[in-house]
Amino acid sequence: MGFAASVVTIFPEMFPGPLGQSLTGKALERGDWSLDTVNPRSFTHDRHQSVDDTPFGGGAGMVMRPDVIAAAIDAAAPPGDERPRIYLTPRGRRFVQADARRLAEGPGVVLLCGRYEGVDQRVVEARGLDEVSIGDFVLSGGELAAFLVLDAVVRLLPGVLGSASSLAEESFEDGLLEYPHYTRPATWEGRPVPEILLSGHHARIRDWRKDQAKAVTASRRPDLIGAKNVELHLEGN
Ligand code: 6GU
Repeated sequence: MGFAASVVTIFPEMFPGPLGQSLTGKALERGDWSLDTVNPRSFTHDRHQSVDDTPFGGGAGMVMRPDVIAAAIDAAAPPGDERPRIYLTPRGRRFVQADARRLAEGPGVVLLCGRYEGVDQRVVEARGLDEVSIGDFVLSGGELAAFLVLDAVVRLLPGVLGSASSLAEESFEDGLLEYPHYTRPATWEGRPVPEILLSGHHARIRDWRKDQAKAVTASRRPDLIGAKNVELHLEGN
């Protein structure tokens, strides 16, 4: 009864891949979430099992056929399935932390991984697919984007991340990049840890970290300063 992820992909053997390891892998074993794949190839009718064809109007590359993709989506998500359906494509709107939060609060997700030049636009409309991109670059297919989206969501599921980190995250959800981290040894290759961190002055340490977070955000991501996405706290692993 956990979060149910279904991935429509012509490369089902790629899954769970990295999601079978570490935090997400343990959560998968515990049943906090489930993962199944549907291969459009199984819904082809011709001898060559073609999932793609040449684009109407001409141009480079191939396009995934709407009949084959619709059959695969309908098998993954039968009518009445309430899960959001996402088509992973560089044409989509950007996936952000708020999307991960929203998905983590729901019953699951159906992810369609595009290949070739993409999917016939009619199936996007007919099956109500939400077009989502993970960034301004082009991948050879949606599978790696699916890993990324699922990882971002699964770590937010109840009980997946330790409660300590979840609480820490909430208290820092301030739209800033994370402050820098340090551990032992106190001096390494002649580099001392910032003195303040050894002082034991918790209030001053908190202020220093906040200043560091503001400075790194202003320098690397000025677009985040004053942005409305207070959901974001870009904390590292
Ligand atoms: Cl979701 N898919 C592909 N193929 N390329 C991408 C992407 C997705 N997001 C950024 N680049």
